[in-house]
Amino acid sequence: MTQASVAADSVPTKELSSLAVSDTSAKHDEEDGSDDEVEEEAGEGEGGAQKKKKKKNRNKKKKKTKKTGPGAAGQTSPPSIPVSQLFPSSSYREGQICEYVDDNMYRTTSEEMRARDRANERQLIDLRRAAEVHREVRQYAQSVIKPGVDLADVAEMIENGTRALVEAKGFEAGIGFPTGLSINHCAAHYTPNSGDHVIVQKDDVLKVDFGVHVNGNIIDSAFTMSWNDRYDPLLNAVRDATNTGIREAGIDVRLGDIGAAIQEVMESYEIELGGKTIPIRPLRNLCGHNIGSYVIHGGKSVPIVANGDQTRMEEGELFAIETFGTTGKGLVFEEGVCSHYAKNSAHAMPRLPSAKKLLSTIEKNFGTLPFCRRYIDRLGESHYYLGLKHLVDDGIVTAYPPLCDVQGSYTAQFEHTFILRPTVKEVLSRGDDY
Ligand code: HZT
Ligand code: MN
Ligand code: MN
Repeated sequence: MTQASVAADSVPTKELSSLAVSDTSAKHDEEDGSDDEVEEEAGEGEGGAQKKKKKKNRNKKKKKTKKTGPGAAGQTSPPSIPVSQLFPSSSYREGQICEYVDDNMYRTTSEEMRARDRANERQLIDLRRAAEVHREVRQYAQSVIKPGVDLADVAEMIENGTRALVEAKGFEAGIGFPTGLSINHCAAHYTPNSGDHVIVQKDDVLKVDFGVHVNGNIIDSAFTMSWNDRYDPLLNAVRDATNTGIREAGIDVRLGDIGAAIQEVMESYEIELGGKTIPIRPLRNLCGHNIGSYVIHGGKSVPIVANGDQTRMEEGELFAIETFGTTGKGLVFEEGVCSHYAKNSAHAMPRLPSAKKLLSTIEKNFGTLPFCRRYIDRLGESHYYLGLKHLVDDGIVTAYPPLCDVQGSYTAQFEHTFILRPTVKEVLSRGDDY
């Protein structure tokens, strides 16, 4: 990581609030959901010029409601209002709709496919609700994350925002997996453990990767932030590569062909750093994946290089396409202290009492969803590390350590979750930001 420094004071809420910006969703061009507007709503009954503006805004909002729902317009800063209150009667916004092409063109209008589509309506509503939470939480995150913030505070903000907006409750809704906050040469799976305080620096490249689930339907989406425009070619390469992968994806498409398309686009970029021109490479041992019910990786991997994989995508599958670009070697290895873990679905029973107790805590609180050490700490558990190590050594729990390229390199990531509906491909996590 960049720099482990003493705890910075958390950024004052007042300052953060003033930075919150407009609505999120790309294709749903609504008005800004600014703080002013929220306050205006609350200030009903007051007179004067204020009132005039309020009335105008309210009418505008109402009008939009018909088409796409009230949207994030009524959200507070920091986010606190459940999206179920902003979108009554499960009227959540659709993601980006992509019609199938070539041999699958017929699907969009096929009556048979429409019937199959309707059979999965409940899942789609849950996924759209989770995606709305993701967009609203990340919009706030993008406004507060900047040089000087402590990653521990960022993680807490994203996770508390997610819990509030999704109305976290047992296994019905909550955090999908730990908030990844990986910096520079680290590409994935870093989140602060308790007591870790890493301050974001102005020349850092930060990946923000977080998940939201409703009834086990997980939205997995990530973006990269930087505050020095010298990294723009890196971020542009990876955003372009991810969108290429999403565009290429479809029912019956070979995973290896998606990897080839991603690689070609990624490698068409280069970046100048320290007076040297450096090729941008995909991190070839990282990949996207399908997502199962309460299972973040469902067994299929979406490569980000041409690896010849002939496995095909299938109707109904949910996928996270994530691509990573680097100025380094193009390979990640495990580095540093582990924070991320997940219980395996089939496993033995430990005999060591400390491992047994921890396993029961994991089963009760996370099931097969990934968790991090901070999530165990907040349950009031302590002195659990030996038990955790035992579970990992026994193959009951998998450890996911930080994944990093060589020191001094910079890595970027963009990720979206989409579903291959019988009729159309829906990019659930698409927003107006990425
Ligand atoms: C593992 C542990 C987590 C899945 C991808 C990923 C973040 O690299 C097959 C393909 C959260 C997620 C995961 F806590 N991983 N997406 N977002 N990380 S993965 C993987 O382990 S397994 C990719
Ligand atoms: Mn992710
Ligand atoms: Mn993923």
